[in-house]
Amino acid sequence: MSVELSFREDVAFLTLNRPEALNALSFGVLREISSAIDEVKASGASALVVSGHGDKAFCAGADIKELTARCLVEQRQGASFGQSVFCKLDELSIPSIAVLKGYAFGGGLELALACTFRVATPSAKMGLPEIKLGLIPGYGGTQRLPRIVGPARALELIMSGKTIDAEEAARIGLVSRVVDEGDPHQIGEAFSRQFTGHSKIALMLAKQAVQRAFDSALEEGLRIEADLSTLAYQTNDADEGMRAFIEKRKPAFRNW
Ligand code: CO8
Repeated sequence: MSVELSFREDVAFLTLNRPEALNALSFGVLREISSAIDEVKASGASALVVSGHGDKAFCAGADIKELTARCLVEQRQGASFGQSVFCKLDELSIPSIAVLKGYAFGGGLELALACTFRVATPSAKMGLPEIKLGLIPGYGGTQRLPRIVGPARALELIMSGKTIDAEEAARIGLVSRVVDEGDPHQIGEAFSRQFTGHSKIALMLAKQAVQRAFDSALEEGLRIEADLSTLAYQTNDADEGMRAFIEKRKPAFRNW
């Protein structure tokens, strides 16, 4: 298996484990990621940490050796499949955190862009080098990167194919923060603990509301926010949260 799924308490860890190819995304690896996400969904985990095995790479991108000599139909199906796997990740109701250590290139960076958050260690090197191969990103990079860093910065990265380091990535908002080198699972779990005590329903609705901000005009987005915040208000967790505040105690959310 090139993808490992493990759990510690309520946090799930998806680890790419194909070090001989710098964790490159073959179609087999993409299928394994897809199954792992299904398992995470079914597990009731509160957060997902995505990382790469070894110090050298989070993921060096799509498997270039597998991409050569494909007919157009195969290529189109491959792009759609990769996109669908990353959409499944993006649409998870729980927060997902990509821990970037070493190289995160091409499809590897696109995998990280489909996570809710990205955290980098000082060794991280990121980029969308597809242009140097005569290609353009095909697993969501042209759509998610501009939503995260803005169109000009996204186009600079996509059209130059250049590599940026962790500090630059933090400066442009591509990663939330740079942390000391260490075990990616521990780094991701520590980051996830900002969220995991909260109501999972409220987390899901918050994520949905913010995601919709990018697909809607302001007026429509505000209507969605009013609907989703009303939905949150109707949950038992909201009742418990407000009651706990008044009773000066910690809320005990039960996710319904
Ligand atoms: N695919 C397949 N194998 C890879 C990849 C990759 N993306 N990256 C590295 N490898 C392999 C190397 O071939 C090498 O294998 P071997 O020892 O058998 O020759 C091994 O991993 C180690 O790599 P290097 O010897 O190159 O290690 P270096 O430390 O010298 O260099 C780099 C590391 C800089 C990361 C270098 O390997 C590199 O540039 N890799 C390619 C990065 C890249 O261009 N990624 C983008 C790929 S395209 C993409 O992701 C999206 C395409 C659109 C998708 C549409 C789909 C249908």
